[in-house]
Amino acid sequence: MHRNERDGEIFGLAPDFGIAPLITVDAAPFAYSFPPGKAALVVIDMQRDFVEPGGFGETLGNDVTRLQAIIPTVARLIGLFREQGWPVIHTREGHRPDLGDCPPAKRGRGNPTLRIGDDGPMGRILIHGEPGHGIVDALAPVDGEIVIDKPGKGAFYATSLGDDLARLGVTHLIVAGVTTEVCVQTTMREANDRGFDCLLIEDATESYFPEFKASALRMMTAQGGIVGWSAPLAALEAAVQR
Ligand code: TIU
Repeated sequence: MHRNERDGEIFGLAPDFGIAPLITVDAAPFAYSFPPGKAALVVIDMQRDFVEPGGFGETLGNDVTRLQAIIPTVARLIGLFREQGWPVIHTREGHRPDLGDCPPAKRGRGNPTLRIGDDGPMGRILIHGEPGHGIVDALAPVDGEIVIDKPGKGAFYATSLGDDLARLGVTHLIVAGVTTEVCVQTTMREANDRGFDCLLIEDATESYFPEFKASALRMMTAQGGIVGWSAPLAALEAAVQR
């Protein structure tokens, strides 16, 4: 299923099943190529609970303003996929109101001011349907886009994402969202083990800890891209418009 420039294939299938040239992005640790009809964007957890005050991220003791700064870049990236007619998939971390899908170990972890399921200023923390659980308005999904509700850090665990990507014929994932070293990295590792080639957009992901973002990018792209590739959005835009 998984062939690209490196093993000799230079063309991919376009959405209309015609032949389209691979798109090649200037990326780390080396060029990232994808067949335009087989790539999907996965935007991880751009929810109020992580990027606005009073949500899950802040209850863990974090300064959430760092994460808000990437919203315009993520919006540009989503816009690029919508213009091209390529799939956009959004994820949301959260739990059922009865917490039946929240392991006690997750709820009990650390010493947060409010635990998962507690009442906060944006409703119950990290619970489906509460205001805090929603994706920020600027990045709201539109009709036809898949929204994956995930109880874990990785987007494949206990979700339909793997089946959805198989149905769409997707082999390559462009990844964005928060936080780089937690849900983004976990999802990229899950995707890597499932055979997807992943490109993380560096300025469309963020961490509460700048040093963790830098380390996560380095550890994923080291060793010849052991987990995947990374590039700034401008490099992807240049490649798509070339
Ligand atoms: N705490 C933290 O950095 N992240 C999370 O709990 N979830 C996500 O990364 N989405």
